[in-house]
Amino acid sequence: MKLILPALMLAVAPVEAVLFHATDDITHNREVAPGGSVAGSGWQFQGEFGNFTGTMIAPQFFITAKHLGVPSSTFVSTGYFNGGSDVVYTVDTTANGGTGYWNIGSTDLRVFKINETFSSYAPLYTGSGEVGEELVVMGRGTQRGTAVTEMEMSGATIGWKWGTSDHATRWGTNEVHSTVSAGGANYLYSTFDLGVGGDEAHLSTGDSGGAVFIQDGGVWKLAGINYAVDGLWDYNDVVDTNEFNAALFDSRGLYVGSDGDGWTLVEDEGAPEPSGFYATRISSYHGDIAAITGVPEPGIFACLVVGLGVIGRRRR
Ligand SMILES: [Ca+2]
Ligand SMILES: [Ca+2]
Ligand SMILES: [Ca+2]
Repeated sequence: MKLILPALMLAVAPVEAVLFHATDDITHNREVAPGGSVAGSGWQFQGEFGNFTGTMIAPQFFITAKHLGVPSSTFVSTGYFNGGSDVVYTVDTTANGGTGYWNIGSTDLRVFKINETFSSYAPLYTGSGEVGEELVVMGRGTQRGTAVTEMEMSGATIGWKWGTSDHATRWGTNEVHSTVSAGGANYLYSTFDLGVGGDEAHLSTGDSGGAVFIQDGGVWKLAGINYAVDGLWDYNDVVDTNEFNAALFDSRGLYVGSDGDGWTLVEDEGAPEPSGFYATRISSYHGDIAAITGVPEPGIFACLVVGLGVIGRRRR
């Protein structure tokens, strides 16, 4: 873990498009459902919320990132998400006593209610086995920008700056590297690694509020909501205007931090030091979410089933 980019806490610079190590093709995984081994991995539960996305989690509720504020009065299940035509839902601004949404403790999670009813919604990941699991991540961040090169004579590419914001939704894959606690909230952390597949993805401004899904017993479940990335980056630790945002698969030799909080050199310890992204860990907060949406948790459901069984035997 390096630093969580504070700028991503602002509505003006949240995490945007999923960008890839393997390609700068802006049409890659753009507004098309994941297929093959990652088919059905949560894309169908996404909706456009202003320039961002949210995930349907109950008949009348969706979840996204708090730091986006209230980006729209509608939540749109677009044709490219649902495989049909656009369906527009309206946000219930009277929800939660007129607040219009629910925040989850000190996390970046925010739950909204709609006036209508979704036809389907995503199950939440409630286990504790995220680390090491493959994930599918989706969001509306930037295109891949210009190459970042190392300071050595070779000038080899070590990653890319954030490119043009096109607000197109893309999906990519990664793996949960570790869990992180920071600022009173829990996150899933994933790194941008070299040579692990053509869909290995990092995030940039605009991806905030997008979803991370992992598989649990053959079912893809919502495991995270995109929050932030490592950064800022610079070639020096001098206060100037040269710092930048980037998706880096090897940050050795660069400084990470900010002029305000100081800079830390990423040391060379003999292996690549990829940068990564943080998604708020749903499994830490599923109880708080269920208390808002009223969707029974798996544990509670299991208890009810056991209870019914006992009653049945007594009747016999
Ligand atoms: Ca990775
Ligand atoms: Ca500097
Ligand atoms: Ca500066």
